[in-house]
Amino acid sequence: MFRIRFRVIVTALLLAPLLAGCSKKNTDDDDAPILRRDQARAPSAASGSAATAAPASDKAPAAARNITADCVESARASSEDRKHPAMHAFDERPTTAWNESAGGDGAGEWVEAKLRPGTYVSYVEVGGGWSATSQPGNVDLWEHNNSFRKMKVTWDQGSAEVTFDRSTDRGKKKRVEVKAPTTALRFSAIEVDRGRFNDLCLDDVLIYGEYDGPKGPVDECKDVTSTCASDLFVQLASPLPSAPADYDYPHTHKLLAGRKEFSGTRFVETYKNGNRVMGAIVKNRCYADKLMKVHDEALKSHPQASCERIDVRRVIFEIP
Ligand SMILES: [Ca+2]
Repeated sequence: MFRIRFRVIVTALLLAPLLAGCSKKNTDDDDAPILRRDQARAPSAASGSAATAAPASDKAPAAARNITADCVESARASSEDRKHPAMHAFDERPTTAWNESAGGDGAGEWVEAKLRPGTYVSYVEVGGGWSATSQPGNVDLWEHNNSFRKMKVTWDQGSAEVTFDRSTDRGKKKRVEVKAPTTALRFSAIEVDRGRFNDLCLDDVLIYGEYDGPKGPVDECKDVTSTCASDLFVQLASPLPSAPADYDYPHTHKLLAGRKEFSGTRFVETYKNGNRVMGAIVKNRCYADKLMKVHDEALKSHPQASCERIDVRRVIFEIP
C-alpha cells in the first residue's frame, strides 16, 4: 500500500512554552473532558487593534484604507522564534505576535513586511509590543515581554522614529506618516524596555494607503503537484468517546475561520483503526505542512499527514 506519513517533531520546548518570551500560556484543561487535542486560546479583548488606533488625521488621503491584508506579500525578521514568526506582526490578529530570538533584549532587532508592487502607503499604525492577555491563562503578555521604547520605521525613501512609554502606551497604536509608493516597511528596535522575560515582541502593524492589485495572501501551494495517489489527510484531533456525535470542534473552527490560504479545505470526521478522528483533506503536501504548522502552533495538536483513502463520515465545515 502506498502510504506516506509525516510526523511533526515534538520537542521538549513545546511542553514548556512559558519559559520562552512571547509564549502564550496554554492551560490544557480548558475542555479536556471533551477533547484533548483541540485546545484553543480565545482572542483577547485587551489588545491593540484598529479600534484603538490613533485618531484619524486630516493629512491622510481620502482614499487611504487599511490595506494590510492585501498588500503584504511576505515578512521576514533579523531573528524570529519558530512559534512567533515575522508574519505575526502583520496578520491583524492581536493574539499573535512576532518574537525576536536573538540573545539580549532585542535592541537592534527588526521585523519587515515586503509589500506587493503598486502599494502606496499613506501611513502605518504600530504599537510598542504585545498588548494582549492570553485566554485561557490570563497571562499579561505586555508585562511578560519586552517592548519598544524607541522604534525606527524605515521605508523605501525615508524613515521616522516613534517612541513608546511602557507605563502608559499599552494597547496604543501610534501613527507614522509615510506618503510614498513603498515596497518594504521595516520596524527596528533602537531602544527597548524590559519585561519579565527578555524578549521583544510586536503584535500588529496596520498599513493604510491604496492598493488595487490581487487580494488576499499569496498562495505558494497552488501549483504544487500532489504526491498522493489517494487522499492526503491531515489528522488534527481525536475526540474522546464522550464527545457528542455532532461535536463541531469550535477551537479548530475559530482558529481557521477566515484563513483564506486554506480556502476550499474540508474538515471531516472519519475512523482510523476503529478510532474516531477529525482532520482535513488537502490538495498537496504544501497545504498539509502549512495547516499542520498553524494548527500545532496554536493548539499543540501534534498533527500527522498521510496518504490514504478517507471514508468521510461527516463534514464538519469547509473554509469558503
Ligand atoms: Ca498579530
